[in-house]
Amino acid sequence: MKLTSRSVSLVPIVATASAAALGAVLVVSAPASAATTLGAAAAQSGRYFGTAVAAGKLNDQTYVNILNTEFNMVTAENEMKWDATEPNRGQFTYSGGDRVLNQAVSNGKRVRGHALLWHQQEPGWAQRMEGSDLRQAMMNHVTQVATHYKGKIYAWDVVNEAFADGGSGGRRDSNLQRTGNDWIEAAFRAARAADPAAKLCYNDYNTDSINPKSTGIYNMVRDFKSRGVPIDCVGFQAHLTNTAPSDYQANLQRFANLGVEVQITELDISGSNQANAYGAVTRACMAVRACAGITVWGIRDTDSWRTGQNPLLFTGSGAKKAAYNSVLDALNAGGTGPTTTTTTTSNDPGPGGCTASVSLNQWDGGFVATVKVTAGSRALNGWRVTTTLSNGTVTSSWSSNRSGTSGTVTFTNVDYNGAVPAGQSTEFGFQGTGSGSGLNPTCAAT
Ligand code: G2I
Repeated sequence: MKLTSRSVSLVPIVATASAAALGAVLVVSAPASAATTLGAAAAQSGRYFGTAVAAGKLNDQTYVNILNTEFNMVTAENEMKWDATEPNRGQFTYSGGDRVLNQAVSNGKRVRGHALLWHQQEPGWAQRMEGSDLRQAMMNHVTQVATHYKGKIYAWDVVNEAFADGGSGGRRDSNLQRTGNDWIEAAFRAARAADPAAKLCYNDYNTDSINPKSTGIYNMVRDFKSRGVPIDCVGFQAHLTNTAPSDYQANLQRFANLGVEVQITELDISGSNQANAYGAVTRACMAVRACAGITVWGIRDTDSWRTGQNPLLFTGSGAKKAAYNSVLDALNAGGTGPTTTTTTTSNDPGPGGCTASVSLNQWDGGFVATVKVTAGSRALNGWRVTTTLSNGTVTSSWSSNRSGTSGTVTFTNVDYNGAVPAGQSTEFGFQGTGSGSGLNPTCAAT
């Protein structure tokens, strides 16, 4: 973010290059030394670094020392789930959740709420319900729990793991889903009404690359955004083995381009390449401006739900692992993110016309372009944007129909974003390999 908060090694290089380019002498004040804890390192770029906490471990001194030193965000591992908070219908118990929350808050940490509705860890009484009776109980649960924690939660996982694995890209079957496809948006609306200050997230796993499941969620978020359903963030659990997918960053970025925050919510990585993979995930978050922070799913290897896999940052005795150092270095390397440039070109800007501007997010070997189409002084019924892609190839696009992958690439509106009121805008995007530079978009009304 600021020169003074970047790692020591980067600053002289930047200063030398700029001085040479300007032909002038620049005096750069000595940078602050790199942060020495995960939370402080993440905070340099306005991000958080969190962990899942189990209430039952809060009298383990080693555990609490690491928690208090290293982390500035906390998620209750189980204590705010439905079975824990409403063991009998209409009878709420918050002792475990409050314990985790109070320990965090009294040590200056923020709290992610997890999770209001999930098909697992439903209390027995809810497991036996269906239909409108269940729907009523679900919404009451959301309202009651979000109201109890009102004003104290940074972000809620409102709905957890509602999409199916595999290639369908559709919803997972559950008694929650069988109450009607609109259960997710109903839950988000109820949560917003109960606690307007909390960010509201959808959270899931196996969403770490661009795949049918993540695309199904992507389409839901895009639909929610277009209809004003209150969703602020998407959680990527990131239970990984040995590596981060090569399109990890691109996948986060495409969600960010929908206008939601992205959060890595339950990170743990097993395998011999663990340290590298932790570094890659952290760098991906740092390179996506809308990536608000990272939470690991437990502190020491012995605290992990993945028994025997040692997927966390500290050993069972509380020593820092190589993976810890990779994460800390990546956080300290700075959070300025990729180069983002915005260029505006217009075509036919008079009545009935439109302008297009592109915001380009570039990283090594790839880019995401977000194109804004703005109507002139008359409303649009449809639009066409023409770009020149001489430095790259489109691999995917969204919120538009596309013709071509390189050279002249043309995008037209889809059914839900062709109508743009006078002076208003709509956005679409595409992603590709190469630099994406020089797109020079022009817009025409159709
Ligand atoms: O399954 C891993 C995570 C996947 N995403 C959602 C998370 O909420 C989930 O966390 C895990 C907890 O880490 C486990 O601790 O969720 C499990 C439940 O599905 C938790 O396990 C449960 C055990 O199944 C119970 O037998 C036990 O009573 O933990 C409970 C409390 O220790």
